[in-house]
Amino acid sequence: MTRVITYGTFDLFHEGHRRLLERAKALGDYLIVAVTTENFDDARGKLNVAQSLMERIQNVRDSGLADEIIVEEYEGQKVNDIQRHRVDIFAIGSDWVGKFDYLNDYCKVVYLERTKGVSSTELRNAGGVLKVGVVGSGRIAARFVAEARFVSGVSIEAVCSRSLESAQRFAAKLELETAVADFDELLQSVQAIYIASPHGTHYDYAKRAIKVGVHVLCEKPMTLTKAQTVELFELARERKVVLLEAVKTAFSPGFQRMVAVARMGFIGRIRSVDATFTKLVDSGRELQAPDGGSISELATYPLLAAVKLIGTDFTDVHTLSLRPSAGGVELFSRIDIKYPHAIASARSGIGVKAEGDLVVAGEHGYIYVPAPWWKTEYFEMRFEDSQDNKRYYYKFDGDGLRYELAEFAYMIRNGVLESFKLRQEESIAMADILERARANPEYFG
Ligand code: C2G
Repeated sequence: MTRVITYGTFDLFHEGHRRLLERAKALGDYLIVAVTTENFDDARGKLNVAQSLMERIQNVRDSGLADEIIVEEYEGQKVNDIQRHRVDIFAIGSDWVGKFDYLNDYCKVVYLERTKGVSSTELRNAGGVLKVGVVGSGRIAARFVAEARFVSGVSIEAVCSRSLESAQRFAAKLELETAVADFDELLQSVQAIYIASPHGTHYDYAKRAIKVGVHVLCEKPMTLTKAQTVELFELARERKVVLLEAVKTAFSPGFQRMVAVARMGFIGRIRSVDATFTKLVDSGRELQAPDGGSISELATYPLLAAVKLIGTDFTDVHTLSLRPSAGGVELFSRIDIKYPHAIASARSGIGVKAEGDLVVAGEHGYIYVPAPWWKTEYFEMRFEDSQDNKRYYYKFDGDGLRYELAEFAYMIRNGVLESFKLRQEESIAMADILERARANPEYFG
């Protein structure tokens, strides 16, 4: 008798799950299905699981395909299960290719091709899975698709790129069902889109999507002007669709906690925020005018720190920019933002490397977040007397894109049009500062 085992969350059970179980069962005579616990999913960075363990076990039982159901509770359990249950074959979807090769020491490992798209409506829960399309086929879009596998209840179904060939290449590599070059065609096949195309194209894509009732998660900066950002939010409110700027840091647990701690009063009134983000770039669209440069490319992160920690009621913006060649883009900038009772300094660089840390200074003490502060895993609250210092540790899973997608999917599912993690007013303030900074810098170099 050949014994097969497979693992999964099996949340909002859909066609992809059913087909996986069918093929796993066909590999042998006896199928054991391990369903993950909430704790295990949390530990491995899986977000937005909608159903309880009991409901997910029931999903698997209802499929009629499992001969035995067990639960997966901890890292490293698979090896024990394989030995204890005398398993011959470990089967899992192709989104995990390579990841479980180490189990070959204990049994045969089989990767089964995952189901592209889960749009079947016959299934009880298929309506619960959010269908998302990706606009753009660059690096960030690819990372987003990989991260989306850690967000339950979301299925990335399609990609749209100006070049059909690159869309097709992207879809084949990332196992997506549909590749198109026509944006309107994309809008017809999904409920929501993630825009990761060049900055200058965001506004038009977002507007067209909102107009036909498609929810939009848009890479930062959402637009390059305040007016366009305001217009998009107004339109989204009117059409009752979710529009969210994809500033991953804003949605990560560590950053949110840091903001809460800073605003709770332990360090006293916040008087100054200094935030830096630099990333060296040798070639590409970041170095091309008019939309390139360190501000449009990276300043959103330090500006997020300013608006989340001090607020949106700034009174003045002054910018110093390094521009070695007159026709080129600026390579390093410091945006100084004045508030009635505080100041912020946002540094960004694509041609200068600096320490990427964050300091929030208050009247009683300060918060120090070491680089890379935008992937907040650790921060310290420091005081004059170092015995009072306090350290905080958090988890930041993957490259963080899963957090923005999790928030976006949560908002759509629950009909929430604004997130307190990144309010519309905050996105508008960031667009406003960015526009002012780019319009009127004092150049050096
Ligand atoms: N699956 C699939 N096609 C889809 C979606 C999922 O074939 N469109 C497969 C997955 O590859 C996996 C199984 O269905 O083999 C269960 O998927 P999930 O519930 O998303 O669980 P997952 O996060 O893949 O857990 O220890 C847990 C395991 O590592 C896998």
